[in-house]
Amino acid sequence: MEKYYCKSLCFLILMLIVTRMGEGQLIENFYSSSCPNVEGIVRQVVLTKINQTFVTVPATLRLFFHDCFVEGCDASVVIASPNNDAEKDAPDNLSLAGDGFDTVVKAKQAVEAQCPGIVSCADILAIAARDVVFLAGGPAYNMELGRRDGLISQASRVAGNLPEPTFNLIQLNTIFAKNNLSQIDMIALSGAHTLGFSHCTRFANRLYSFSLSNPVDPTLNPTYAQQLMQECPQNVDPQIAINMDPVTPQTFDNVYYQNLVGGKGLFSSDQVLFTDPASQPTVMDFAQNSGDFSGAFITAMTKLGRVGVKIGNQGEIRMDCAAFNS
Ligand code: HEM
Ligand SMILES: *[C@@H]1O[C@H](CO)[C@@H](O)[C@H](O)[C@H]1NC(C)=O
Ligand SMILES: *[C@@H]1O[C@H](CO)[C@@H](O)[C@H](O)[C@H]1NC(C)=O
Ligand SMILES: CC(=O)N[C@H]1CO[C@H](CO)[C@@H](O)[C@@H]1O
Repeated sequence: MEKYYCKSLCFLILMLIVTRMGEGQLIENFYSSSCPNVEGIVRQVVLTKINQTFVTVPATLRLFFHDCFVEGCDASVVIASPNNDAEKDAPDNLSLAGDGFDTVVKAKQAVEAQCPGIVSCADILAIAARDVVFLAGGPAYNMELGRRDGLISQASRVAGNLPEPTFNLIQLNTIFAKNNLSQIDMIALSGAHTLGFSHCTRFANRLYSFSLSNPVDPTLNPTYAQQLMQECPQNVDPQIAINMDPVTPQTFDNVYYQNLVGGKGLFSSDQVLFTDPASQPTVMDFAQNSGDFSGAFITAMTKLGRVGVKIGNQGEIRMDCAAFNS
């Protein structure tokens, strides 16, 4: 009787361990014995880089998002192709600022000098994305690690995997759900637009050609619409970019949600989070309680960091983040 009890109990425990191993793919402290100082090394490179240019902050955060949504978080977006047909060359990605790539390449070089061949570029990008948020005033949190670098990077595989600024709530939810992210995760991650720049071309339709009866999007705050028209006149140089958060553009805070409540969301995909009754309560909550936003953002970034990851002996540990090993 006792023996039988142990048999089934022990089996249960064993099954539990096996399932946990299958699921808990990434772990914090993955490099605690193989490269214990990796996070310190990356932090130093990020600090130096931000000191040179603030664009490092939004560029790195957005790069992580785009990496994860195409082929998973595997640094596929960092690959440079001589034929201009790698992931970074896709139309959706051409607007990725160079300072994000530069941060990953420099951090990798610094890490390689101390722990050659150990740390993936995918993990370095994940750590750097976590660090830029904190260094801009956002929450600190532990990043799960253990990602391997991908072996595929093709421009042709990007289309349809990234959200468009014209998306409505259902379209946003659908593309985030494909990546195991909930509506709350999607709203929290959109808070990244508290930082960084957008080219005028990405929202000009809301100012000049929204619809026949309403050339200006009626969900735009009229004063904000005036301001945007001044910054982005019709047919402005397509290289002109403006702050996405008109109030605190260099601080990672919940002002993004307060802006949405005031009709100051830059993209339709931002403003719809407030105008659609299905997402409005979450926006109100994040606008009023910065702690709720921080908690939801940490949860969502952790889940984003698990999307499509390669682990164990899948993929490779790239030597140069911009090139496959062979
Ligand atoms: C919800 C759907 C999203 C849409 C439709 C969207 C779209 C865009 C667009 C069109 C831009 C402007 C690009 C340019 O003109 O240069 C942009 C910038 C940016 N996005 Fe998003 N995005 C979304 C979600 C996210 C997420 C989840 C993150 C990160 C967690 C993110 C981080 C950023 C950052 C930081 C920038 C500024 C980049 C810079 O200044 O270099 N976005 N986004
Ligand atoms: C930041 O830059 C200034 C001058 O450009 C330099 O004096 C300072 O040492 C730098 N700090 C860091 C942490 O790199
Ligand atoms: C979503 O989660 C399921 C179940 O854990 C997993 O099999 C799938 O690979 C995940 N999808 C992505 C894109 O990570
Ligand atoms: C989706 C997107 O950002 N497309 C733009 C990418 O960059 C090229 C060249 O700068 C533009 O023509 C696309 O509109």
